[in-house]
Amino acid sequence: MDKLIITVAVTGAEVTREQQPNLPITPDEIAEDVYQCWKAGASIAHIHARLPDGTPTQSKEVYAEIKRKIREKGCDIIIQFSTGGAVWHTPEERIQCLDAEPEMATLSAGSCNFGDDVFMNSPKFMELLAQRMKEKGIKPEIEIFEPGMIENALRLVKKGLLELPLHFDFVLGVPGAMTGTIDDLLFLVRKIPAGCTWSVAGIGRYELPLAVHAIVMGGHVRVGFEDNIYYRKGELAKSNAQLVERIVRIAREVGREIATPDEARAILGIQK
Ligand code: KMH
Ligand code: ZN
Repeated sequence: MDKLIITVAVTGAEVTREQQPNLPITPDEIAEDVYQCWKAGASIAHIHARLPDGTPTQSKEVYAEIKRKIREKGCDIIIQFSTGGAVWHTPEERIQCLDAEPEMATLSAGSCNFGDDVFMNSPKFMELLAQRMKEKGIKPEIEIFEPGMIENALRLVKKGLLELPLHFDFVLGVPGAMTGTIDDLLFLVRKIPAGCTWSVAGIGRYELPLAVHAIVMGGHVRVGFEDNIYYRKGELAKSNAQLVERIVRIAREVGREIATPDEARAILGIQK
């Protein structure tokens, strides 16, 4: 079994300071939070940018600043930017973050309901994202919110816009999309082509049980305030690093070693 890649999704686009007082918002806060998570064992940072008042932004300048501040700390974590942004961002805004040259970026492989909103990813936009990432040598992480999205991604492979093996992230438990039961996870894992890698991001109460299963199944794990703000029911997490530390402890207890960023690069086929 490969070593475990832990992704930390530190901020997201939806969570507020009112909900989670320790949410990192500014580039300085995000960089410091990522640094702490890296020291705790995270090897990928999934990043959304925010304006100082907390509003989500896809500004390439803000993304570039976050990247620079992370690297200034001597932190070699894999930097993954979100092309998902917030549901109200336009496709033109969303794609901009690729100009800040992350090593990885997300590519959501279809549209779905998202709480009271709709998360729109038209076939044209998915093709544009895949094409741009291919040109720039950015490794896509294929975000799967519903089973049909796997087929959408494989269609992009047939068109030559994505290359196997893909790295999938199953985002499970979004209200309006697929639930996050263990059956759901098993079903999705069986559907992806052999040789592909996968991680799971369980939303809210789904985060921990899905992570535990991924650890023993040979998958990878995403945790962080974007997906879940609690340590346990009724108790807010103190930090993103606290959520990473728990995954590290559980993985080590069951004999799964933790991948460093360079080991994660090798597993995912990313050239530094
Ligand atoms: N904020 C969601 C609407 C991604 O990062 O690529 C989309 C999202 C997915 O978070
Ligand atoms: Zn995200």
